[in-house]
Amino acid sequence: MPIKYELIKKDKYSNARCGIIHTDHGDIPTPIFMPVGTKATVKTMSVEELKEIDAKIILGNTYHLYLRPGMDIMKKAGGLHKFMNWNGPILTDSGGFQVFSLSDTRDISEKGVVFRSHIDGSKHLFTPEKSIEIQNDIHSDIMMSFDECIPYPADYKYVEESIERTIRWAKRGLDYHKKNSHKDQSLFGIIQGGMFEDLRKRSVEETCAMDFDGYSLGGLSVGEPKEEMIRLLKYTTPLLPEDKPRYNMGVGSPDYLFESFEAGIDMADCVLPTRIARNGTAITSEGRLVVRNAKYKEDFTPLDHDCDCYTCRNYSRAYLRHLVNVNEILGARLLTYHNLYFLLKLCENIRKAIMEDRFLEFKKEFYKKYGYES
Ligand code: PRF
Ligand code: ZN
Repeated sequence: MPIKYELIKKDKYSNARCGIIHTDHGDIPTPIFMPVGTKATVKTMSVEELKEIDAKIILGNTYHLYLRPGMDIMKKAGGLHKFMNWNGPILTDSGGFQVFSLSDTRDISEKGVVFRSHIDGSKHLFTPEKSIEIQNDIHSDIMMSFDECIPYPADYKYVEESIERTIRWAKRGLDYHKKNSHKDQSLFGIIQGGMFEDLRKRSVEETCAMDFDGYSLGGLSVGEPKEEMIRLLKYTTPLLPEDKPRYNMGVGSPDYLFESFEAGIDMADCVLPTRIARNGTAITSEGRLVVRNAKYKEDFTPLDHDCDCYTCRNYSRAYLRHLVNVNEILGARLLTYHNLYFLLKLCENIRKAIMEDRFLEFKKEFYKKYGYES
């Protein structure tokens, strides 16, 4: 069966809300952060560890998986769940972002995008239909429409033409989906519109007129100031239908998660926690902690005194600093484990706060301790 969104509770004092996304691979409580597993692995984390930290859903990427291992292997494996031994829900991005941010050359036309692989320079064509076909072979639970993520900054005329094309692409992808997808797959439409409210509105109206299973906000957190992101988020999210899940693509720092959820977003993902872990940075309740820093040389206390994750229960800052300094793999693993645990726990606490109408209080408390200005 496709996903089903159940709205559980709306916060009294903000647009934040709690819900459950029911999928054939399990229920996802929302708001939720989704760890990114671009190349069929959440970097450094085994599936057992993902279960241990209670990850509810992970991401895969059409662009990367199509290039390697390729769809022949993916089909023979029986899809991504079987290939990587993860039996929880999987969401896939359409390639409509990676093609623009990673591939060497690109050539956009009405038909789709021609690009060269960032790996070997080989030439490929992604169309809205092709993107769904690949996501069908990956057999993800939640698929994304093929879109153009508009770079920042972009002028009005360009954005207008781009969103009109993305809307036509959304329709083509949806038609292909209805005829070809597995019965348990769902498809989200993606809202674009750059930094222009009227274009965001048009994108919402036309995309929501089509029967998608959920709606994503694309083209945010692409280099614009944080206030701009918040302005468009607060403007756009309330325009979306209440009975479908909403996803802000590519945000994952605690403040961006809070702002997104406050505006009524249900899902978010980002490589940030896993990426900064690999260069030795932890996200803690008192802000970012750069483990490499000399001041932790003889600090035998845990990374985060308030965290009860495996890393914090067993290892000290001094030991983690040593591992990072001598480039030991375990350092990256332990920091990744903590960072993901931290964000998942944060989401759990946010859900609790929403259930008790104290989202804004919880946010204020968190910001104060973390060192954010609110
Ligand atoms: N489109 C798609 N994936 C994305 C984005 C987008 O606009 C973003 C932008 N924040 C991240 N990932 N398809
Ligand atoms: Zn921890």
